[in-house]
Amino acid sequence: MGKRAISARFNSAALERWRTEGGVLLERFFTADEIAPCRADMDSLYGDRRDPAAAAVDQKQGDAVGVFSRDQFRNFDDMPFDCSPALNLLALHPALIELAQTALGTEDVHLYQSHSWAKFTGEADFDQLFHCDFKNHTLTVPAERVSQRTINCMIYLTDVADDLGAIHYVPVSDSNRVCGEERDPFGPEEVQAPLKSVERSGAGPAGSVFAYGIDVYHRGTNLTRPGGVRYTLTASFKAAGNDMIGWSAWPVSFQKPWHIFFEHCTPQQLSCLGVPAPGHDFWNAETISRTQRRWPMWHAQPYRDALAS
Ligand SMILES: O=C(O)CCC(=O)C(=O)O
Ligand SMILES: [Fe+2]
Repeated sequence: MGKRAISARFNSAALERWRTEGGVLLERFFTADEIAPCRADMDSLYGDRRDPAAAAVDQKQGDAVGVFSRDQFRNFDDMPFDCSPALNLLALHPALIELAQTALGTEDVHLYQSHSWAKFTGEADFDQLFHCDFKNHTLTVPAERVSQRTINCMIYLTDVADDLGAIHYVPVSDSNRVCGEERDPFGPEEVQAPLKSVERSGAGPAGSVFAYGIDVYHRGTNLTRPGGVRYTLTASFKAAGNDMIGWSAWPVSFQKPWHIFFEHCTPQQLSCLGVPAPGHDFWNAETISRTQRRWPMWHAQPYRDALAS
Protein backbone atom coordinates (compact mmCIF):
# COMPACT_ATOMS: atom_id res chain seq x y z
CA MET A 1 0.00 0.00 0.00
CA GLY A 2 1.34 3.48 -0.87
CA LYS A 3 2.41 6.09 1.66
CA ARG A 4 0.05 8.78 0.38
CA ALA A 5 -2.43 10.41 2.76
CA ILE A 6 -5.64 8.46 2.73
CA SER A 7 -8.75 10.25 1.59
CA ALA A 8 -11.40 10.96 4.18
CA ARG A 9 -13.73 8.77 2.12
CA PHE A 10 -11.98 5.52 3.02
CA ASN A 11 -9.57 4.33 5.67
CA SER A 12 -6.72 1.86 5.84
CA ALA A 13 -8.84 -0.73 7.67
CA ALA A 14 -11.27 -0.80 4.75
CA LEU A 15 -8.43 -1.21 2.27
CA GLU A 16 -6.95 -3.97 4.37
CA ARG A 17 -10.29 -5.75 4.27
CA TRP A 18 -10.37 -5.41 0.47
CA ARG A 19 -6.81 -6.77 0.32
CA THR A 20 -7.35 -9.76 2.61
CA GLU A 21 -11.04 -10.62 2.21
CA GLY A 22 -11.54 -9.42 -1.35
CA GLY A 23 -14.59 -7.25 -0.75
CA VAL A 24 -15.58 -4.25 1.36
CA LEU A 25 -18.56 -1.92 1.44
CA LEU A 26 -17.61 1.77 1.65
CA GLU A 27 -20.84 3.32 2.87
CA ARG A 28 -21.75 6.70 1.42
CA PHE A 29 -18.42 7.11 -0.36
CA PHE A 30 -20.22 9.60 -2.60
CA THR A 31 -22.42 12.39 -1.25
CA ALA A 32 -26.11 12.80 -2.03
CA ASP A 33 -25.22 15.89 -4.12
CA GLU A 34 -22.79 13.88 -6.22
CA ILE A 35 -25.27 11.04 -6.75
CA ALA A 36 -28.40 13.09 -7.58
CA PRO A 37 -27.37 14.17 -11.13
CA CYS A 38 -26.13 10.64 -11.88
CA ARG A 39 -29.45 9.22 -10.86
CA ALA A 40 -31.17 11.73 -13.13
CA ASP A 41 -28.86 10.58 -15.94
CA MET A 42 -29.85 6.97 -15.28
CA ASP A 43 -33.53 7.96 -15.41
CA SER A 44 -32.95 9.64 -18.76
CA LEU A 45 -31.10 6.60 -20.14
CA TYR A 46 -33.24 3.80 -18.74
CA GLY A 47 -36.31 5.22 -16.95
CA ASP A 48 -38.71 4.51 -19.81
CA ARG A 49 -37.92 0.78 -19.60
CA ARG A 50 -39.49 0.55 -16.18
CA ASP A 51 -42.88 -1.07 -15.69
CA PRO A 52 -43.96 -0.11 -12.14
CA ALA A 53 -46.79 -2.63 -12.31
CA ALA A 54 -44.58 -5.63 -13.16
CA ALA A 55 -44.55 -8.42 -10.59
CA ALA A 56 -41.22 -9.96 -9.50
CA VAL A 57 -40.05 -12.85 -11.67
CA ASP A 58 -38.84 -15.90 -9.77
CA GLN A 59 -37.58 -18.77 -11.88
CA LYS A 60 -36.03 -20.74 -9.06
CA GLN A 61 -37.27 -23.68 -7.08
CA GLY A 62 -37.20 -23.25 -3.29
CA ASP A 63 -33.75 -22.44 -1.91
CA ALA A 64 -31.83 -22.79 -5.17
CA VAL A 65 -29.60 -20.02 -6.50
CA GLY A 66 -30.37 -18.62 -9.92
CA VAL A 67 -28.64 -18.72 -13.29
CA PHE A 68 -27.25 -16.12 -15.67
CA SER A 69 -29.82 -15.04 -18.19
CA ARG A 70 -29.61 -12.51 -20.99
CA ASP A 71 -32.67 -10.73 -19.65
CA GLN A 72 -30.64 -9.59 -16.64
CA PHE A 73 -28.43 -7.51 -18.94
CA ARG A 74 -31.11 -5.76 -20.98
CA ASN A 75 -30.40 -2.35 -19.47
CA PHE A 76 -26.62 -2.49 -19.35
CA ASP A 77 -24.13 -0.36 -21.29
CA ASP A 78 -20.43 0.45 -21.35
CA MET A 79 -19.19 4.05 -20.96
CA PRO A 80 -19.51 6.60 -22.53
CA PHE A 81 -23.21 7.24 -21.98
CA ASP A 82 -25.42 9.56 -23.95
CA CYS A 83 -26.25 11.84 -21.02
CA SER A 84 -24.70 14.62 -18.93
CA PRO A 85 -21.05 14.59 -17.79
CA ALA A 86 -22.13 13.62 -14.25
CA LEU A 87 -22.64 9.90 -14.85
CA ASN A 88 -19.88 9.72 -17.42
CA LEU A 89 -17.26 11.15 -15.07
CA LEU A 90 -18.32 9.49 -11.83
CA ALA A 91 -16.05 6.48 -12.39
CA LEU A 92 -13.17 8.94 -12.72
CA HIS A 93 -13.95 10.87 -9.55
CA PRO A 94 -10.62 11.90 -7.95
CA ALA A 95 -11.49 10.09 -4.70
CA LEU A 96 -12.11 6.85 -6.60
CA ILE A 97 -8.83 7.26 -8.49
CA GLU A 98 -7.14 7.77 -5.14
CA LEU A 99 -8.79 4.63 -3.79
CA ALA A 100 -7.46 2.66 -6.76
CA GLN A 101 -3.98 4.19 -6.45
CA THR A 102 -3.79 3.36 -2.77
CA ALA A 103 -5.18 -0.15 -3.20
CA LEU A 104 -2.90 -1.07 -6.10
CA GLY A 105 0.11 0.78 -4.68
CA THR A 106 0.82 2.86 -7.78
CA GLU A 107 0.08 6.37 -9.00
CA ASP A 108 -0.45 5.17 -12.53
CA VAL A 109 -3.85 3.48 -12.71
CA HIS A 110 -6.16 2.84 -15.64
CA LEU A 111 -9.93 2.58 -15.67
CA TYR A 112 -10.58 -0.52 -17.76
CA GLN A 113 -14.32 -0.96 -17.25
CA SER A 114 -17.25 1.27 -16.46
CA HIS A 115 -20.77 0.17 -17.18
CA SER A 116 -24.12 1.44 -16.06
CA TRP A 117 -26.79 -1.07 -15.20
CA ALA A 118 -30.47 -0.54 -14.45
CA LYS A 119 -32.48 -3.34 -12.90
CA PHE A 120 -36.23 -3.16 -12.46
CA THR A 121 -38.44 -5.53 -10.49
CA GLY A 122 -40.14 -7.94 -12.86
CA GLU A 123 -37.83 -7.35 -15.82
CA ALA A 124 -35.94 -10.59 -15.13
CA ASP A 125 -35.04 -12.94 -12.32
CA PHE A 126 -31.76 -11.26 -11.36
CA ASP A 127 -30.64 -14.10 -9.10
CA GLN A 128 -27.29 -15.48 -10.29
CA LEU A 129 -24.96 -18.37 -9.51
CA PHE A 130 -21.88 -17.67 -7.42
CA HIS A 131 -19.02 -16.88 -9.77
CA CYS A 132 -15.80 -14.85 -9.94
CA ASP A 133 -15.48 -12.04 -12.45
CA PHE A 134 -12.04 -13.06 -13.68
CA LYS A 135 -13.77 -15.07 -16.41
CA ASN A 136 -14.22 -11.94 -18.53
CA HIS A 137 -11.48 -9.66 -17.13
CA THR A 138 -8.43 -11.82 -17.93
CA LEU A 139 -7.41 -14.89 -19.90
CA THR A 140 -5.35 -16.03 -16.94
CA VAL A 141 -6.31 -16.09 -13.26
CA PRO A 142 -6.40 -13.51 -10.44
CA ALA A 143 -2.90 -12.34 -9.50
CA GLU A 144 -1.24 -13.00 -6.18
CA ARG A 145 0.64 -9.69 -6.09
CA VAL A 146 -1.50 -6.75 -5.11
CA SER A 147 0.03 -4.50 -7.81
CA GLN A 148 -1.18 -6.94 -10.48
CA ARG A 149 -4.69 -7.16 -9.09
CA THR A 150 -7.77 -5.11 -9.94
CA ILE A 151 -10.10 -3.07 -7.80
CA ASN A 152 -13.66 -3.40 -9.02
CA CYS A 153 -16.07 -0.85 -7.65
CA MET A 154 -19.83 -1.10 -7.82
CA ILE A 155 -21.23 2.37 -7.17
CA TYR A 156 -24.80 2.49 -5.83
CA LEU A 157 -26.84 5.23 -7.49
CA THR A 158 -29.99 4.19 -5.63
CA ASP A 159 -30.43 2.65 -2.19
CA VAL A 160 -29.59 -1.02 -2.61
CA ALA A 161 -31.56 -2.97 -0.01
CA ASP A 162 -31.91 -6.73 0.16
CA ASP A 163 -35.18 -6.72 -1.74
CA LEU A 164 -33.62 -4.45 -4.38
CA GLY A 165 -31.00 -6.86 -5.65
CA ALA A 166 -28.05 -6.33 -3.29
CA ILE A 167 -24.93 -8.18 -4.43
CA HIS A 168 -24.12 -11.18 -2.23
CA TYR A 169 -20.49 -12.18 -1.68
CA VAL A 170 -18.29 -14.50 0.33
CA PRO A 171 -15.16 -13.13 2.01
CA VAL A 172 -12.05 -14.94 0.78
CA SER A 173 -11.27 -16.59 4.14
CA ASP A 174 -14.80 -18.04 4.23
CA SER A 175 -14.75 -19.33 0.66
CA ASN A 176 -11.31 -20.85 1.25
CA ARG A 177 -12.73 -22.64 4.28
CA VAL A 178 -15.92 -23.95 2.70
CA CYS A 179 -14.68 -24.80 -0.78
CA GLY A 180 -10.89 -24.49 -0.88
CA GLU A 181 -8.58 -21.95 -2.46
CA GLU A 182 -9.23 -22.93 -6.07
CA ARG A 183 -11.42 -20.51 -8.00
CA ASP A 184 -13.68 -21.64 -10.81
CA PRO A 185 -14.93 -18.44 -12.44
CA PHE A 186 -18.14 -20.09 -13.63
CA GLY A 187 -19.11 -21.30 -10.17
CA PRO A 188 -19.73 -25.04 -10.50
CA GLU A 189 -22.73 -26.71 -8.91
CA GLU A 190 -20.82 -28.20 -5.97
CA VAL A 191 -19.70 -24.80 -4.58
CA GLN A 192 -23.14 -23.18 -4.67
CA ALA A 193 -24.67 -24.56 -1.46
CA PRO A 194 -21.49 -24.21 0.68
CA LEU A 195 -21.02 -20.62 -0.49
CA LYS A 196 -24.68 -19.77 0.06
CA SER A 197 -24.37 -20.92 3.68
CA VAL A 198 -21.78 -18.19 4.40
CA GLU A 199 -22.78 -15.44 1.95
CA ARG A 200 -23.02 -11.82 3.05
CA SER A 201 -25.09 -9.01 1.69
CA GLY A 202 -23.56 -5.91 0.15
CA ALA A 203 -26.72 -3.89 0.82
CA GLY A 204 -26.07 -0.19 1.38
CA PRO A 205 -27.46 3.30 0.84
CA ALA A 206 -27.12 5.31 -2.36
CA GLY A 207 -23.58 6.66 -2.75
CA SER A 208 -21.98 3.53 -1.30
CA VAL A 209 -19.24 1.67 -3.16
CA PHE A 210 -18.78 -2.08 -2.97
CA ALA A 211 -15.08 -2.58 -3.75
CA TYR A 212 -14.07 -6.12 -4.60
CA GLY A 213 -11.66 -8.22 -6.60
CA ILE A 214 -11.99 -10.64 -9.49
CA ASP A 215 -11.16 -13.55 -7.16
CA VAL A 216 -14.21 -13.06 -4.94
CA TYR A 217 -17.20 -15.37 -5.17
CA HIS A 218 -20.34 -13.28 -5.47
CA ARG A 219 -23.68 -13.21 -7.23
CA GLY A 220 -26.45 -10.85 -8.22
CA THR A 221 -29.75 -11.33 -6.39
CA ASN A 222 -33.32 -10.73 -7.43
CA LEU A 223 -35.39 -7.58 -7.05
CA THR A 224 -38.61 -8.47 -5.28
CA ARG A 225 -39.89 -5.11 -4.02
CA PRO A 226 -42.94 -4.02 -6.03
CA GLY A 227 -41.93 -1.24 -8.42
CA GLY A 228 -38.28 -1.59 -7.32
CA VAL A 229 -35.34 0.03 -9.13
CA ARG A 230 -31.61 -0.57 -8.74
CA TYR A 231 -29.14 1.67 -10.57
CA THR A 232 -25.41 0.98 -10.41
CA LEU A 233 -22.25 2.06 -12.16
CA THR A 234 -19.03 0.05 -12.15
CA ALA A 235 -15.51 1.45 -12.08
CA SER A 236 -12.76 -1.14 -12.46
CA PHE A 237 -9.13 -0.12 -12.18
CA LYS A 238 -5.82 -1.84 -12.85
CA ALA A 239 -2.22 -0.63 -12.78
CA ALA A 240 -1.26 0.96 -16.12
CA GLY A 241 0.67 -1.55 -18.19
CA ASN A 242 -1.10 -4.61 -16.76
CA ASP A 243 -1.90 -6.20 -20.10
CA MET A 244 -3.33 -9.35 -18.53
CA ILE A 245 -6.46 -7.41 -17.64
CA GLY A 246 -9.01 -6.03 -20.08
CA TRP A 247 -12.67 -5.55 -20.81
CA SER A 248 -12.86 -3.56 -23.98
CA ALA A 249 -10.49 -1.15 -25.69
CA TRP A 250 -11.97 2.34 -25.27
CA PRO A 251 -11.36 3.48 -28.88
CA VAL A 252 -13.57 0.66 -30.21
CA SER A 253 -16.60 2.73 -29.22
CA PHE A 254 -15.40 5.79 -31.15
CA GLN A 255 -18.97 6.65 -32.21
CA LYS A 256 -20.00 7.25 -28.62
CA PRO A 257 -19.75 10.72 -27.00
CA TRP A 258 -16.08 10.67 -26.01
CA HIS A 259 -16.01 14.44 -26.44
CA ILE A 260 -17.65 14.65 -22.99
CA PHE A 261 -14.42 13.33 -21.48
CA PHE A 262 -12.15 15.61 -23.48
CA GLU A 263 -14.29 18.61 -22.50
CA HIS A 264 -14.58 17.86 -18.79
CA CYS A 265 -11.71 15.67 -17.60
CA THR A 266 -8.53 16.80 -15.90
CA PRO A 267 -5.26 15.45 -17.32
CA GLN A 268 -5.20 12.94 -14.45
CA GLN A 269 -8.68 11.67 -15.34
CA LEU A 270 -7.75 11.40 -19.02
CA SER A 271 -4.58 9.54 -18.10
CA CYS A 272 -6.77 6.85 -16.51
CA LEU A 273 -8.14 6.27 -20.03
CA GLY A 274 -4.70 5.95 -21.58
CA VAL A 275 -4.22 9.56 -22.68
CA PRO A 276 -0.56 10.33 -21.82
CA ALA A 277 -0.08 12.90 -19.05
CA PRO A 278 1.40 16.32 -19.72
CA GLY A 279 5.17 15.97 -20.09
CA HIS A 280 4.98 12.46 -21.59
CA ASP A 281 7.24 12.07 -24.63
CA PHE A 282 4.18 11.33 -26.81
CA TRP A 283 3.41 15.03 -26.70
CA ASN A 284 5.01 17.56 -29.02
CA ALA A 285 3.55 20.54 -30.88
CA GLU A 286 2.14 18.30 -33.63
CA THR A 287 0.47 15.66 -31.47
CA ILE A 288 -1.07 18.37 -29.31
CA SER A 289 -2.47 20.28 -32.27
CA ARG A 290 -3.81 17.10 -33.94
CA THR A 291 -5.48 16.03 -30.72
CA GLN A 292 -6.94 19.52 -30.39
CA ARG A 293 -8.33 19.25 -33.92
CA ARG A 294 -9.95 15.95 -33.03
CA TRP A 295 -11.38 17.24 -29.72
CA PRO A 296 -11.79 21.02 -30.14
CA MET A 297 -12.93 21.61 -26.54
CA TRP A 298 -10.01 19.69 -24.98
CA HIS A 299 -8.05 21.75 -22.42
CA ALA A 300 -4.65 21.45 -24.05
CA GLN A 301 -2.90 24.14 -22.04
CA PRO A 302 -1.37 21.86 -19.38
CA TYR A 303 0.08 19.73 -22.17
CA ARG A 304 1.49 22.83 -23.92
CA ASP A 305 2.87 24.19 -20.64
CA ALA A 306 4.70 20.93 -20.00
CA LEU A 307 6.33 21.16 -23.46
CA ALA A 308 7.66 24.60 -22.71
CA SER A 309 9.13 23.69 -19.35
O1 LIG B 1 -25.22 -6.74 -10.26
C1 LIG B 1 -24.83 -7.44 -9.32
O2 LIG B 1 -25.23 -7.31 -8.15
C2 LIG B 1 -23.80 -8.49 -9.58
C3 LIG B 1 -23.74 -8.91 -11.01
C4 LIG B 1 -22.60 -9.79 -11.31
O3 LIG B 1 -21.89 -10.21 -10.44
C5 LIG B 1 -22.25 -10.11 -12.71
O4 LIG B 1 -23.10 -9.96 -13.61
O5 LIG B 1 -21.11 -10.57 -12.92
FE1 LIG C 1 -20.00 -10.84 -11.22
